[in-house]
Amino acid sequence: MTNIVILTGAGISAESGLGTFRDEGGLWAQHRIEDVATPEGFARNPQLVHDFYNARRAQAAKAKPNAAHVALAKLEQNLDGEVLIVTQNVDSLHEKAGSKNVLHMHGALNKACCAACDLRWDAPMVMSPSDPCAGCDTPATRPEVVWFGEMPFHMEEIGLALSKADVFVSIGTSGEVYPAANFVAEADHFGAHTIELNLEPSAGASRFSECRFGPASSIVPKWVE
Ligand code: BJW
Repeated sequence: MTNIVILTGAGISAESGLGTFRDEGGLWAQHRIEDVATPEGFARNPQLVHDFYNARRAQAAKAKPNAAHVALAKLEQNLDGEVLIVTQNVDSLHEKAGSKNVLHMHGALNKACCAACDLRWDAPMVMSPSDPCAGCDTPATRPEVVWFGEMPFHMEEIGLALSKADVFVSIGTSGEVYPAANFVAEADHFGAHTIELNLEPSAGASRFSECRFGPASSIVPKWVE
């Protein structure tokens, strides 16, 4: 029985046509983080933030999983052991590929929540600042995603999984955003073999026991074999 924890980031979905954040021409070259990915930005201009997420929701709805997502789903089906995918991505490409054991630590584009009462529901394709909450009627609905300064989801469950992992694999993430960037250190502390699969060395590459570089659609299926 092998326990594998896999952290994924925007790079795994790049070849499905979804832009990354920090690569050249990525989302943060086109939008100011302070405006679209902080609670303060949302309070200042909720329409701008909804426009940003409405556009990404429409794009993600059309995207198809690539060979990397498919390889991870097959790994979960065939492994004598457990595979947990902890994704920082808000798209649903792991689920579309067939993965079942997936935690969205930075939320999901297809979920909405109320900033006033915390009710959650399936997001419509287009959200607007005037949408009233179905529970408390306050027009404070927002995408259920994690912005800077907010606590990522499922942290307890992730911590427990990292403490039991035999292997920790990080795929397509720059290692610049915490707490995800620290998972390699946590897994290593508990004795896991740690592997980075990325287009190029990430900010934390030296912390891994093993690194393989190249596009996810080719290096992930090769690693799974
Ligand atoms: C390919 C490829 C191909 C390309 N194949 N690879 C100082 C020190 C430490 C922490 C902090 C600090 N100051 C502030 C903080 C905290 C802050 C933080 O980390 N800031 C840093 C910028 C320094 N973090 C937070 O605020 C977090 N909350 C928090 O810390 O709460 C307190 C807490 C305390 C204790 C325990 C736990 C918590 C919240 C972070 C929220 C991040 N939110 C976003 C937006 C989510 C919604 C949305 O999608 O819009 O999450 S920002 C954005 O970055 C998004 C991503 O999930 C995240 C990571 O990006 P990712 O996935 O790594 O993408 P890129 O673009 O950076 O990298 C892509 C990689 O793929 C590159 O390496 C490419 O080479 C590669 N690639 N094509 C393979 N084809």
